[in-house]
Amino acid sequence: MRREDFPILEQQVNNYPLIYFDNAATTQKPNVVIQSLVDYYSTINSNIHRGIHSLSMLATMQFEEARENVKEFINAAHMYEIIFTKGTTDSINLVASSFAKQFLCEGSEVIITEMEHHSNIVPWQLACEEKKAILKVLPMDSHGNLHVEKLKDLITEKTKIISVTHVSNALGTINPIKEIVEIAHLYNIPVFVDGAQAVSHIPVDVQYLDCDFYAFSGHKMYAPMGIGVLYGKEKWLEKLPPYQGGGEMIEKVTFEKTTYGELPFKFEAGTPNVADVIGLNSAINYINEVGLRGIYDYEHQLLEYATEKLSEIKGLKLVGTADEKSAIISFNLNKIHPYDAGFLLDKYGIALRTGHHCAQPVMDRLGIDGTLRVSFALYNTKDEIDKLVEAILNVRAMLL
Ligand code: 7TS
Repeated sequence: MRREDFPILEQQVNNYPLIYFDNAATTQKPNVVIQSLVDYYSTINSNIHRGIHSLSMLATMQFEEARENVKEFINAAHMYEIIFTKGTTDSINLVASSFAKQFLCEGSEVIITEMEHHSNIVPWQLACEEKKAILKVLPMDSHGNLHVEKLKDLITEKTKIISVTHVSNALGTINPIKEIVEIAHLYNIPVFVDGAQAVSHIPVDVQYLDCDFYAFSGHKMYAPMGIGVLYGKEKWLEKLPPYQGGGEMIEKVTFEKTTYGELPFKFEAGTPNVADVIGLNSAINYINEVGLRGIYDYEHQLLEYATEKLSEIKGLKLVGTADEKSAIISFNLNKIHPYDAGFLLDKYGIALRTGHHCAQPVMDRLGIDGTLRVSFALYNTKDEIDKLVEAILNVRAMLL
């Protein structure tokens, strides 16, 4: 699908055509996104919001157009519920820190799940440590399905927030966010969703999901690195104190007292990453043009094809066989260490991920050190999967 749009894929790595299967770590960038950065820096680069000159106004307009586009992309109710951050990690830290200041106290409880990326564990741990709150964990089964039926048992009157990943980066599980939100809202508990692995693979509608916060990174959706999004419902964002202080986020500053700007500026201190916001806008236009439903269907075909082909390899064990899966396949090959296999696969020009994928508790739960992980994007092909299978057979023969 649209392979020709991605210049990086034309190259050879180690004398083989590059096969890029590390899309859960970061996706490649299409020409339109690269060009939008060149255009920005060549024609309108300037600081935004406070300028009266033409370039500043043009940059401000494009920046705010991007916000509108993000709003449409995830179907948020209001533009001011979209906050630009550095990425998912930054978005989670923002909410964990501000939420803790306002709502956590000694004995409060925060619920996360057993399949979170470290980014959705550590900020909550820090918040809990500071406030002497308790972090509770919703378990999963050995296939990678969350035990959602146990959520009600974990919730108490002290539970303040639930934070859960939409799609597991280590296992590919798509979690039933709507169901989790429905349960949480029975008790008036807000739900934060880590959407890092979801937004460029499945259509996301935050109003349909009814989640209270939703975070994602541009670089995992064909946009530049260093830009991300935090969506928050107005009623929650209004209640949270600012995360960082500085320019842009104020209404009036005196030495005695500062009043803060309106949403979303309250949470956007300092000069924002204008160029990459414009790059993100361009990536969203690109995804819309290709069509997310079509991307989902295509990647799902790749997932099914690869799952079938990899399962045929003797000694290959799939890790993560949940009922609902996105385009991520983790596996181990006999007793071969993932690093050794990954190192050799790179010699065939195949880029995939090895290790714990920043989800060590998942590995602990499954009693393994790590996995090899293949993750798809819209430009991958069945032919690349065939080449992967062939290379795995060669690697296995070398190492066993
Ligand atoms: N949440 C999930 C579910 C992720 O997969 C990642 C990154 C993050 C949060 C953090 O995103 P960042 O953009 O702020 O770094 N996941 C991966 C991965 O699977 N391999 O490399 C990075």
